[in-house]
Amino acid sequence: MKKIYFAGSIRGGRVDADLYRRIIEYIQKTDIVLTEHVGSPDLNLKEQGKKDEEIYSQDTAWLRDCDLIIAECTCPSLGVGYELAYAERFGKPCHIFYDRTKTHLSAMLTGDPYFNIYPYENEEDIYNAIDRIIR
Ligand code: 6IA
Repeated sequence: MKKIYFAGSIRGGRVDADLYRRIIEYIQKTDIVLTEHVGSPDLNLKEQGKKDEEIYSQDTAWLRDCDLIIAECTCPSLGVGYELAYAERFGKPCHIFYDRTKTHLSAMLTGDPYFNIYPYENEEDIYNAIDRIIR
């Protein structure tokens, strides 16, 4: 079982929270998702209890410990961008998804040959790519 760090927008906006939850559930059929909370629908309520310093130190520890990162980047998030750069620094494989009918990804991601980037049109494309990445 691989340990997967799933990254998705939190303070950057929760419009795609349901999609994150479906992707997380798909990965969990066979592997471990360290960051299940990213897909939680009531995350805003829960978030109030946790200090930002604790969030940063837990997430960076998970990034150093994981086998690979899967990021959904349709909704722009400073935190996800930071996590991807952090993961690159530690040589963790990074797989970045975005809906190409909705957005153009930052040149700081598309211009970096380190990243594996998957522009998709249908949600099904994501699951097919995940099968190839982890199975
Ligand atoms: O800048 P953003 O907030 O959009 O950054 C989102 C990214 O940062 C996600 O991929 C997460 O891994 C990480 N992140 C941001 N906020 C949290 C958080 N808040 N908990 C864990 N990771 C976070 C508290 C929620 C909780 C107690 C359920």
